[in-house]
Amino acid sequence: MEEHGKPGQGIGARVKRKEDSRHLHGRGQYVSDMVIPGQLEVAFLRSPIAHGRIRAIQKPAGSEGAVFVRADMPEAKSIISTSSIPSYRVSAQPPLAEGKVRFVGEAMAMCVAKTRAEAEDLAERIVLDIEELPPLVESMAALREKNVRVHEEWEDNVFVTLSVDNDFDRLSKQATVVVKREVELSRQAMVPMEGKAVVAHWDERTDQLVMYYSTQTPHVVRTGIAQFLGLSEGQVRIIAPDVGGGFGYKVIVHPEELSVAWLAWKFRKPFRWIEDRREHLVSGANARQHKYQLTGYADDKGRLLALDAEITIDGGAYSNWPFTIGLEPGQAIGNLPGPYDFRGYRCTTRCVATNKPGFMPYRGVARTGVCFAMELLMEGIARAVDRDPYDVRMDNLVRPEQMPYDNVMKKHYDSGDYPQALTTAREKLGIEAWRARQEKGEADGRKIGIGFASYCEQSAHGTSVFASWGLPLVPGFDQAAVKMTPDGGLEVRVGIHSHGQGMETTLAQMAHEILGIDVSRIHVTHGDTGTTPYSTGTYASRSIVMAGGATANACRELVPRIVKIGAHLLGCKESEARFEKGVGVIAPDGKQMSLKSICEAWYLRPDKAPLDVDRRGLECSVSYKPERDSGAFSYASHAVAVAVDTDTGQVEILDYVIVEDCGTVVNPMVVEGQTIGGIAQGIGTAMYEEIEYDVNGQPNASTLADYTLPGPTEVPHMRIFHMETPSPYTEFGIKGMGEGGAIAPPAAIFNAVNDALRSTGVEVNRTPLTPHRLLEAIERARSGTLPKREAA
Ligand code: MCN
Ligand code: SMO
Repeated sequence: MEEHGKPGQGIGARVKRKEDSRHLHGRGQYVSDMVIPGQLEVAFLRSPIAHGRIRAIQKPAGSEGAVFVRADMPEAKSIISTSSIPSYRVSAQPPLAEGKVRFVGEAMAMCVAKTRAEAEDLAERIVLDIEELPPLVESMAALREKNVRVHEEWEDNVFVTLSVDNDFDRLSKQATVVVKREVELSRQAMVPMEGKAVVAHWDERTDQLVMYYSTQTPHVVRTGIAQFLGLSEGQVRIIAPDVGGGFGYKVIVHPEELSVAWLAWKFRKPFRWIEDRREHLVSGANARQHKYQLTGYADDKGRLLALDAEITIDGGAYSNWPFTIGLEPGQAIGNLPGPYDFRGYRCTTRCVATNKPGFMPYRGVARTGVCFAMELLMEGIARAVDRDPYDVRMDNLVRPEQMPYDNVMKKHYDSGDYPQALTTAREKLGIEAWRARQEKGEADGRKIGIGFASYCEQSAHGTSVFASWGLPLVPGFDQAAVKMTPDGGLEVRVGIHSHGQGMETTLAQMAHEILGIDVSRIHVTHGDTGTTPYSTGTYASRSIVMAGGATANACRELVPRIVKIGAHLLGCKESEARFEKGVGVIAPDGKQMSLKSICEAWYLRPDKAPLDVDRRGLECSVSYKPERDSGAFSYASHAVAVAVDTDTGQVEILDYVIVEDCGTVVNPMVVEGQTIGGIAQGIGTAMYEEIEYDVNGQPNASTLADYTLPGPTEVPHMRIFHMETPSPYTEFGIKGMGEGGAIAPPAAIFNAVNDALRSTGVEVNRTPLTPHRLLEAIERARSGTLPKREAA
């Protein structure tokens, strides 16, 4: 890898992550490390069936005060997430099942005991009487079904329908080439290292419900818990300590968390619940499951003129709060056009209710699906016009001279050179050598394939975008509080949460950029509603743009205050003194006053230098939003070479190249780490991870033995190259990128495999590409009885 980075500790420097020392030495502090004297353990009894009417839940004899069902907790409201999308249907999710169960794993009863084992024993002694109802397992079937409904009060099983028609008829008629593709992504769990986790207790001293809570969004969760329990927000404090990965799973209020909050509020005792792996896989299989039917209308060079799409999203049983189930279809319809320039677009996206856990945002949100669909279509168009897919992509990508570019969905692409990223990826992969090797053939008989995928990623979007998705709680701005310490150090407090993104380092770099204080003396705290300014939290690759922008501006706000005190101490006029990063304040005669002396005088020795104490001390809290809130668009091209064994169905990734542009880079090492982690997850989506359901709606994977995750031997060495096109709208031109890596791998890998199999006529189109699935597709093509393209 060519090392990318600037010297020093500011923006662009490869500063080593401050947080790594505690993590690498096993000194991280997660929710399960929090121990409150007398805390009781909680276990949930979960529904063994996918769909049924609850007739009775019989508590074990002698379990009074230790087993709770929905009827025991009238004070807790059901989780209701409203939306301003007109077609949106509201689903009330009770903290514990009420009336019906709607998926295998839905919490039905809550048991408490001194140990988890005892609580689980109690759960096992509960007798359930459930009248089974026909389960709705498959989204297309659920879409057609009117008599059996996940939510009886609806007239069908459709959560949300979104449609758009932009000049489709006129432009599609001009096409000479029509290409159809069907693609599908399977249901996945997110599998963060740490699952959901809460320790809740009532702090008598502050008269607050205090929750240690594994969340990405402490302030939002506080609003939710307060609302659902009918408390004032001041009565709730959420502390997100170290969080072992979130990936979207932890941006919402989950029913179990609300149930445990209710226990602590009701009994004024500490309670703890830590989700185990089985609970996570069974009740948390909630991402990625999309189906696409695409028709591309192109000219005979493969220039796309119009796109027709039907997208069906398997939404599971419940909408979530606050992001709602409207987020996924909204992002799908909005982002499908991707980095391409075309003007005719007709799309209908339906999100369908089924008897599975409710859909949740997962790293990349709908963009992994839309990139997969669009990039497989691009490849199809190239085949139809018999051109190199690279050339067809180059002709269709938005060009740099078109920037800023408003696409067919009115998304405003702020800056970038998409074709350059693709060209560089192709070059760095070394296309000629791979083509030659492909031509020559492998000694072991495996087939070589080369695949590409390009995408752009809306990051750090604000009010107007979230409002358009109908959310009940609309994110907008962010804040940072900064405080000089008496010894000349700096404290930064932010309401976002860093759970692997390295923000304790990168926010310190932002502050260093303005004030020049050594990053080792900048202390970043986050994730505690009791000590940090309000923020809607960390998601949507927004934190470095939003909280970083706020941090930079808060530090700027300190500069004139530092100068004022410094000038006073130096005995010169404020207007004549100047601030110098890393030095302090300098008088016209060259005399200097260090930051440390200035802080010392202000805080500890005001007697020495009588200062004019007005509202401007050495601490402040500043809000920030980018000049335009339509988002900063990062983008990348991925290029992959694979070897496919058509006898065993094994795919080996031989080389993986990424050319990415996230605007001005704060820390290239962190960006590379984020990219690698995201790609590992994308490889999981592409090749390994799936929770399959049987006809009864039973998940066929419930342990990590049957839910296969890519490990170090499956994740290849990656070669990452950076481009830096600043955003015109954000502080320093930074764009977000935390999700990006997870977007393109399925598209790039499938295109590579299909390239390898081209001579056989096989085209695969459904994630994950397990050996079994690949062999089946090859077999079907060989037997010639079925269409060569694998049916969706
Ligand atoms: N960064 C940078 N320069 C840029 C852009 C980003 O140096 N131009 C750095 C930032 O300073 C930050 C990191 O990259 O340290 C990610 O920043 P950003 O893109 O703002 O994303 P967020 O911090 O908002 O993180 C959220 C994003 C999302 S939405 C998911 S999902 C995800 C992801 O981050 N979940 C993660 N990355 C994750 N990484 C880990 N380890 N764990 C998760 O749960
Ligand atoms: S799925 Mo990321 O938390 O936006």
